[in-house]
Amino acid sequence: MPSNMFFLFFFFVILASIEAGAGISLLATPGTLVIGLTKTLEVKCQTTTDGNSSFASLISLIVSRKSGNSTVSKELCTINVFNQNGQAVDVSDENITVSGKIGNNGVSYLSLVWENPDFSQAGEYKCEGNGVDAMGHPVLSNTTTMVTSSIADDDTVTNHVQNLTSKIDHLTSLVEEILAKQDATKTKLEVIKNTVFKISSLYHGSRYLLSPLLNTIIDKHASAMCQLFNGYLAEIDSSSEFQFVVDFVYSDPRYSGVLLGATDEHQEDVWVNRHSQTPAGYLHWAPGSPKFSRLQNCLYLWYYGRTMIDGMCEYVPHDFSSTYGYLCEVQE
Ligand SMILES: [Ca+2]
Repeated sequence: MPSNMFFLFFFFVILASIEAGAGISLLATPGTLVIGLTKTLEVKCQTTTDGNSSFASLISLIVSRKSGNSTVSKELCTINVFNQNGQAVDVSDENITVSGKIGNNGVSYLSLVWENPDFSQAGEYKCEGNGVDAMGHPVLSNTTTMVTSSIADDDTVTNHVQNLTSKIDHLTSLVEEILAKQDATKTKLEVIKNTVFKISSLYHGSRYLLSPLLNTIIDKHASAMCQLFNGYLAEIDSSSEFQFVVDFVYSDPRYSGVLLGATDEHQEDVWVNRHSQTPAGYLHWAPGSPKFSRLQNCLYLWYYGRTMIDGMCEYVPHDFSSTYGYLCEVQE
């Protein structure tokens, strides 16, 4: 090998080792913009301080661009340890979404994203990293990448339209399939609702669903069942609503107590509708109620005198009688 060639070879080996040791990368996705068809461009600069780069500690990352034939770089975005919370700063007049972090215990990055990029986003991008090495010496490292642009030719546009058309066809059949499944689920729920519950006529936009007779009441189960049918445990807001509800429920004399939606579990004797989080609008207590007990925090309709009582939110009658139920309210 002639001596000058040996020198050239040695020189390139040195250059490569410096570049690899710096460990800073800059990636543009995509590398070529097809104007009008490319939806987003991301330029991401990344480096580490975990021993795989010459940075022991990173101070800043700066991304700039030289557009077209320009010899001048335009600074687009920076991130440094002195910004509040190390946040990325957009210093350009372009509409860029920026994100990044300086992570001195691992990966640091600075990402720039453009929506619907145009010719002005093409050019040579440069990322510059500033920091110190393990001995405290300053380290400056940079790398570049090119973003080119092109105008779509007829074939590209035709292919693009064909791809879009087949995607639309696929999505349309998917939507039809989902709608059909949704209809089938609605039908099944409607069958279950009509089989399980006794359903009231419409009262001021609400319909009431009375559960079957039960020998156990668990408020959370009852509430979940009401939600399944787009409702909630009934909230009685007025004396006329109360009248409508007791007429509906006690047309079947087998019911004794029927769980409603108000509770005083958070503060004794302050009754709040658990779904609407509003004060209970109407209370009509039975003689001896409420009992001001921390164990009786759920509101029930009560058959005796067509009134209300405070009862346990999880209740099993001592005689295991099936005379209890719950009432859902569904707005239409
Ligand atoms: Ca109570």
